Amino acid sequence: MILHDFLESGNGYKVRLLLHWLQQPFTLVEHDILKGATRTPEFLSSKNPNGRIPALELDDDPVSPGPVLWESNAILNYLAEGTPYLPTDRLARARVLQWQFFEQYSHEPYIAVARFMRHFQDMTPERTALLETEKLPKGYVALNVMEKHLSQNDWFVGTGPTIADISLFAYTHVAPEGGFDLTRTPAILSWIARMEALPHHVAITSRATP
Ligand SMILES: N[C@@H](CCC(=O)N[C@@H](CS)C(=O)NCC(=O)O)C(=O)O
Repeated sequence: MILHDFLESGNGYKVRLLLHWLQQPFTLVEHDILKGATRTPEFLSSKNPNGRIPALELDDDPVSPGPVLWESNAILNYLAEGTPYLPTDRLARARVLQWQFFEQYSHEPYIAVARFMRHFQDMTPERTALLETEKLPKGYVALNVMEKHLSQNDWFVGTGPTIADISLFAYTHVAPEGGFDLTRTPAILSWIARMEALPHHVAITSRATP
C-alpha cells in the first residue's frame, strides 16, 4: 500500500496510526501541501480529484496500479473491516460513523483549522479575530461533547478502542497547538493517555512504518 500524506496532518495521521495498530506495512509518500503539491494535474487525475491527502493506493504494483481511496474516515473503515477496531454489531458500527461524522462536521473545522492557522499561517488581525470568535468557541463545544461522553466511558464505542477513537484522537491530542486548553477537559486528557499507551502507538510526526 502507498499512503500519500503530509506528516503534520491529523487526517493523514489517522490512517498512519491505524496502519501501525494493524502492523500493516506501507510506503509513505509525502506531499508538501503548503506548496500546492496535491493540486497538480497529476495528483488530481491519479490520486484524489479533490486535491487533498490522505489518499491510499491499495496496491503498489507500478504496472497496474490498484484503486486509490481518499477521505480519511472512509480509509479507516476500509482498513478496519474484519478487525477489532470496527465492530460487527449494527448499532455499534453506526455509532462509529456517528462519531466520525461528528468529527468531520463539528470538530475538525474548528480544532484542526485553529491549529493550521497558528502553525502555518501569519496570525493577521483578521485570523486572530476568526480564531477568537469562531474557531475556539466552537471547538470547545465539540470538546465538551467529547468530555461528557468520556466522563462516563473509556472509549467512544463499546469497551475497547475503535476507529472512532482514532478519528477523534488525531486532532484532539494536538488541540493545544491551536490554542485549546485541555486541562479544562480532564476526561479527554485521561483518554489521550489511554490512547498513547496502546501497543504500536506512533507520534503524529513519526515517519516510521511497520
Ligand atoms: N475530509 C478530508 C480532509 C482532508 C484534508 O483537509 N487534507 C488537507 C491536509 S489535513 C490537505 O490535503 N490540504 C491540501 C489542500 O487542500 O491543498 C479527510 O478527512 O481526508
